[in-house]
Amino acid sequence: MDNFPVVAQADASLPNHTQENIHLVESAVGSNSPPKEKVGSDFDSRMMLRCLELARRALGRTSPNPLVGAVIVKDGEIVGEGFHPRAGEPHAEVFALKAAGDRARGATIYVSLEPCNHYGRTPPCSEGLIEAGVAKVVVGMVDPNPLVAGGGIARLRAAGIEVLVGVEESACCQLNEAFIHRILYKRPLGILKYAMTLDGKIATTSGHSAWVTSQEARNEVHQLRAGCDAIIVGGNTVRQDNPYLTSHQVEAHNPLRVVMSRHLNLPESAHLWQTADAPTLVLTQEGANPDFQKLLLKQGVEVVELTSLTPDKAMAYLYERGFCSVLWECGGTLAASAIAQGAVQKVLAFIAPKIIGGSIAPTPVGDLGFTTMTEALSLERVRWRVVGSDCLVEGYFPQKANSQ
Ligand code: AOF
Ligand code: ZN
Repeated sequence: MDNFPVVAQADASLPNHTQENIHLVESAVGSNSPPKEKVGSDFDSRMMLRCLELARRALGRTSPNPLVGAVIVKDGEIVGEGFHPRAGEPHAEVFALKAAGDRARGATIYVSLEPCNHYGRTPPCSEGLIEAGVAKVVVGMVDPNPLVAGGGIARLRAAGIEVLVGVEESACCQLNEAFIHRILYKRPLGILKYAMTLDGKIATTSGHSAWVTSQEARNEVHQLRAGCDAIIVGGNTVRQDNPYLTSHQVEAHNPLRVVMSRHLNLPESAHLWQTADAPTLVLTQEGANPDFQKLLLKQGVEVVELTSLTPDKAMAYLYERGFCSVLWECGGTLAASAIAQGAVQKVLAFIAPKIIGGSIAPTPVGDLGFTTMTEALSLERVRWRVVGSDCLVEGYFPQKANSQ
């Protein structure tokens, strides 16, 4: 399995300074690097964590942009706060400056991502900060976006503003891991989530799966969905489980629900075809079942035909749509092919202390073509915690930056 493409390659066409940022960002997120020395004071850390709290208010709504929060402090007191609500709207700093008004002059601004220095959908925040007369800018992390990538920091310093970089850097990178992945690899971050019994089954032999895990674990999944741009399942999951795939919380973001189905041999009525609460997209192959396509369109379901329907093509399409994070909540067959094609970078496995048995009961990952244990894909940066009566194990497949 020498060529097994699970190791995503960073885009070799990125400019050099962005390749360097890959290492910077990876060393900030990864646990393989030694713990970094703390940057800034305890007060700086508190303010940066407040920025992250503010940033999370827009959870799931900012793609393709990052989650960003900003806090302005004058004489030890917060005089303005803001966060980036969604792409196309002003950046976090703009809201914080507006709230602070004249008090921004001579103040310190904390911002979880390097201020931008380019004309995108909005004007450069670096110029806004210079004009407002802030004395100091405290940055959580450098922006990996090649349009920014250190340019914002350089511009502020050139204007005589003191800039401190790297306060709570790993927490900042963690919050925006999907944005970072999107920028560096030109694909959304793929997260495979599954729930299995202690004997490794995701359903009984008859296919029944409600529920493997406790209510607490399911609540955690709803929270996870609220932070993602899309959830993908295959036709089998629609036929077997008839899921809703929503975040089940008032006012929380609902991701786009995506069904991958080659032949559209799907039920005429399904919870996923009810699109009042959350949108649904069916990805299929060119020319598949035109009558069923019409039926879906009538119910408000979007249908997109791809020339070949594979996990990688689906991810490429969702990247083009501006998505940062995609949650794979599919069965074992699709999960195996998503892993094999490098469409999964992160795994979240809920393990329930139950045994269901059954030698043909389905398992979370289908055949990967491995025959010896030495071929097993090992996760890194592994953490686990107890959620209700279940255990959540999470980790990442190793990723390599392309050094060309
Ligand atoms: C910040 N603060 O709140 C955000 C930043 O198209 P635009 O103008 O919205 O620019 C998008 C890029 O700007 C985005 O990819 C990221 O690099 C940066 N986003 N920067 O300082 C913010 N949202
Ligand atoms: Zn900006």
